[in-house]
Amino acid sequence: MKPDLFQAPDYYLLDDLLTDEHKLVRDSARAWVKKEVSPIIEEYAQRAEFPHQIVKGLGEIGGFGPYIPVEYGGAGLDQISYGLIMQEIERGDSGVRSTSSVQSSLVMYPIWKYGNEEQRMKYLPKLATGEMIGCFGLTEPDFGSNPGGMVTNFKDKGDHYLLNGAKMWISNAPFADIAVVWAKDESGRIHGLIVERGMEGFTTPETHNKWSLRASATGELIFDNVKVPKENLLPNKSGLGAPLGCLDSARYGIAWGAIGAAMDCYDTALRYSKERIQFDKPIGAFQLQQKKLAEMITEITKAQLLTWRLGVLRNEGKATSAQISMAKRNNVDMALTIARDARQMLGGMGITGEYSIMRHMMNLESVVTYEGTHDIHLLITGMDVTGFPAFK
Ligand code: TGC
Ligand code: FAD
Repeated sequence: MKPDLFQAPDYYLLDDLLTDEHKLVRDSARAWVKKEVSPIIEEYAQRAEFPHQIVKGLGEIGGFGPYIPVEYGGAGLDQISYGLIMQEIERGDSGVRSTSSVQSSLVMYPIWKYGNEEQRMKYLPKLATGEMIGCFGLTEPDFGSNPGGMVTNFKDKGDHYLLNGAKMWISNAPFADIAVVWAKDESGRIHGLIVERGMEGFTTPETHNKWSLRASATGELIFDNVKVPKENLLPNKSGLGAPLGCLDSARYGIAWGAIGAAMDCYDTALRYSKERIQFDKPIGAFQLQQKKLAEMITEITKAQLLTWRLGVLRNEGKATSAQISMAKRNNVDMALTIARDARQMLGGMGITGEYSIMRHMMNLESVVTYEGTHDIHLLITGMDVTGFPAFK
């Protein structure tokens, strides 16, 4: 793969909106990605293998629980710093950002928000350093966009719960030490349970043959009469709103992450357009290529403004779930369009692993589907503005 010469576009001088702390956090994540992710990621993606050696570094740059309070091992940062870290990590690879998103927003967040003090102290510090890795089990083979229909369930057996069912498409599942699993009790109410690797009847087979997120491990979670200790139930929130609350935090991070992937594609295409000569001119001198680049930087700039404002609203506790849906949908679609155009600008070279674009493009095909599909987010916006839910 080519050396990482990335230069971040900042067309509207958005750095002026950031504090010194934001820039410090962003720049150290950026430097870490250049040093530790860029040189190895193509090879790992080609081999469809997760690079375990980066886990410790991810913890050190605040990639695990950036906004979790320091007393639980988190970095205690604000929502804009969290977004900027996601942007930089996904600039390297969406699969690495997946590991970070899942650990931060789908494992640490529910333990912090819905767990008790013993659960927080037991798990959060180890998750923050990467000593322990978690995964999040919501999706089932027959319930993806409609998680409320889940059939995974647990029964109260007096001194423990008995868990049965299966989850599918679970990021980090093949090597996770713990899983935050959403399951129905005997009355049909959804609760979160912490299931630990090694519990009898709990297995995590890996999902193979993916053309997307190849450097992220995906798998199933299978529960065959798993005895879960009662102290592993998250006591402070139940109902579908509990997992959906975690998704708000992860979707917000993805809205920023997608900008990182888009920036990398744009920067690569811009550089290539100045170097590649056809018909005795750099291809960047042709109007059709300039149209692509001009549209890319316009869309990146709009997405940056959207997420910055959303970050301010989240810092103030004012962001709604529907606002987060709009940003996730818009920014991932924006990144996917830019990746496809950038790939064309590189001609045949665009399909090779010499450049990061094709990998970003394939990764984004998952990002546009997970954490709520493109169409589901459109329906969330539709419901928000009309008041009519059109899901059913
Ligand atoms: P609905 O009746 O609308 O809502 C049920 C309850 O949930 C509340 N709620 C929310 N709470 C917090 N945050 C949100 N975003 C919320 N959205 C809804 C709602 O107020 C209600 O509460 P209550 O107290 O009245 O019961 O639910 P519905 O069944 O009609 O579904 C709505 C819909 C379709 C929007 C929802 O199911 C949905 O978002 N579906 C998409 C599923 C999804 O995003 N799955 C993601 C799985 S995890 C994943 O993909 C990880 S990838 C990680 C990586 O690798 O990066
Ligand atoms: P479906 O829900 O079957 O949707 C199929 C199509 O129908 C989509 O285009 C959808 O938009 C459309 N559709 C569905 N309902 C409606 C409707 N009401 N109106 C109009 N159109 C509709 N899940 C987890 O729980 N944890 C994870 O860690 C996780 N990681 C993932 C990693 C990867 C690589 C992938 C691909 C998925 C992951 N997921 C995870 C699952 C992901 O969240 C689901 O794939 C996603 O929510 C969509 O569900 P589905 O694949 O079952 O598609």
